[in-house]
Amino acid sequence: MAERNTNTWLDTPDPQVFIKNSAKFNDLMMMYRCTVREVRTKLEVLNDEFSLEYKRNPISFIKTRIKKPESIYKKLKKLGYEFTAENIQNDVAGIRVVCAFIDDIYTIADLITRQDDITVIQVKDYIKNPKPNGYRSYHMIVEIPVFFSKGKTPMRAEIQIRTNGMDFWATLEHQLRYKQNIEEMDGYEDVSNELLNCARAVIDMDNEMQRIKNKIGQFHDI
Ligand code: 0O2
Repeated sequence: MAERNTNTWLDTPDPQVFIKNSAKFNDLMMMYRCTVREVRTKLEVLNDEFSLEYKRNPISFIKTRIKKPESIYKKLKKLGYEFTAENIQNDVAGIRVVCAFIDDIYTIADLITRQDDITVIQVKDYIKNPKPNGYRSYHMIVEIPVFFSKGKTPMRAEIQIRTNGMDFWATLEHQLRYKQNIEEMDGYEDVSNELLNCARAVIDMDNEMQRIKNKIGQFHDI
């Protein structure tokens, strides 16, 4: 059996450079982990308050992720950008907020926007303007101050807000297609159309659920 080579990743011309760079990178990732935690707390506070005030939770669940170095690098390479702290700032910290109804998405987005320590850098509304493949979600790039021992640092995160239906579709589509070179496979067009049909079914369901919610009206105290 071949032995696993443990030396390759240490084979750098200057070990000091390797140590310094990895320490800097780890430090940056720690800062993004803290950013994600801050944003998550803000969302949980809103959800808690909502559940008392309106007797329901607009947020079904929250998922967070720090993008892996390899994925960060691949994306920058695809876009032709250099690997710099500035170029990765919108992409590392990700918070996904999955809501019950379409109007909850806009309520959460509005409540986030109104917090005066948050600066909204960019909004992409793929619900009003779905991607041609059927992808829907509300994306925000936000900047918030995070307080570290060395001082206050403005940090960015991407918040994706979507319904359970949109999340169900996007998660499966991501596994089936997104980022894989399946464009070259035979029958790719059929697969694309089938996924688009599934996206349309989800739109119909989301709209129907919203309609029923509007019909029922306010959620009252029991
Ligand atoms: P991952 O693995 O989820 O982190 P831009 O060039 O800035 O306009 P960018 O940066 O891709 O384009 O921004 P966009 O379009 O707002 O997409 C950001 C994220 O949304 C993606 O992150 C995905 O998470 C999600 N997303 C966008 N389009 C699709 C899609 O067609 N299908 C699915 N399933 N998800 C999508 P990453 O970093 O690309 O990937």
